[in-house]
Amino acid sequence: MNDILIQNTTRFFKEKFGNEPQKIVLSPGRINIIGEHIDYNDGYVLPAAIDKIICFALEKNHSKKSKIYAIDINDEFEFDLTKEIQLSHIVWTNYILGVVKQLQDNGFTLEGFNCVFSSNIPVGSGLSSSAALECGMIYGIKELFDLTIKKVDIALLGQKAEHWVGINCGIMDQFSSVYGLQNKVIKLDCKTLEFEYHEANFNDYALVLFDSNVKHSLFTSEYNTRREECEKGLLIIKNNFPAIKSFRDCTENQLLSIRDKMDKTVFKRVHYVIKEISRVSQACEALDNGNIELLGQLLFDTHDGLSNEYEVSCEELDMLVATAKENDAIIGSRLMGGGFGGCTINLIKKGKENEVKNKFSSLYLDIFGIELKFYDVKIGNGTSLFNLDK
Ligand code: GAF
Repeated sequence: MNDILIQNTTRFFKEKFGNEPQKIVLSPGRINIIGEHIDYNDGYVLPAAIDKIICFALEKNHSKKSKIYAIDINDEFEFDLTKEIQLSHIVWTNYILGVVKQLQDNGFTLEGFNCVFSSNIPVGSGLSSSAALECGMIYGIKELFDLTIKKVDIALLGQKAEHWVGINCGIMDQFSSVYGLQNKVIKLDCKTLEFEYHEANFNDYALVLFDSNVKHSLFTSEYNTRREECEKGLLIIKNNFPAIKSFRDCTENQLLSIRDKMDKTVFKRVHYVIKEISRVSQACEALDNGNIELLGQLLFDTHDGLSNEYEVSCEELDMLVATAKENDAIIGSRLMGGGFGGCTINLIKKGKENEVKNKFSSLYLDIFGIELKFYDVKIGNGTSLFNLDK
């Protein structure tokens, strides 16, 4: 599937600019097994890169202007590197302008380049196409102009670009896009950015994403509000327990003992965070031990927390998870990513996938009048150069 994407992107580049591209970069989307809304709360997460990617074809153009063409939406734009980079009203262009701005703000003097890109990461499905765009673009510019930028800085610059666009996100998405490794999940400590790879072996179960095909507009504002609510909660915890530096140091009992000092909403958010941080460690251990049934139960628990306490779900996602709980072939399911739409991640008994998909798609269509989409997950590599001589 990616071969065709690479061929098409290269062909479009030649048609558009009349040359062979000098570099081809592939940058993946991500899934997250568990640890949702935990990256900006300094906990642990368990994401992985997937084999759905954005492909970039690039060349230097020996000017001070850059031209970018997005094949999938047949749209293009140009920017002048000698002028101050500013937010545009065309959303997709901001992710690119954002990384250029971050590179410039960090002392890199950029020259003009031409770029064509195309993607098979579904947009708005919670698979982090924006992080793939940011990290792939930084990687492409780095390769084209031979800049020295460490892997971790690609992720951090990508995250800053996303902040500039308007979402005060954590580091999980960009980190997974850069550090992904085939068949491995990444246990990432979002406080220290230390990480370890774990085998993505789900034994008799297949990982399948159900794409609700909805994206509620609340996402950006609610995301940023959740972050503020958690910051308020942490401050109250720290005031009461000076030894506590971050949520990971706080036990559930400590939190319960100061429940009356917090407003109800802040308490619910923080309670979810503390429980989720401990679930990630349990989930990672369960995965290592091949106890996929326990892992599945933890996914259900996470969804309950995200829906009832963190309140980032929606009726479509709740329906998908509630239906999954009643289905014997599914041992775990939860909303994945920021919420308010996008995908659920599901552990389905191998061999039962088609039966499950058929049941869910007709039920979902009956209830919401919307087509449910499915993605069978393959865990792939992080952002990298494609070898043009292949
Ligand atoms: C979005 C954000 F970009 C991530 O940083 C993360 O917080 C995620 O939502 C929720 O876990 O994808």
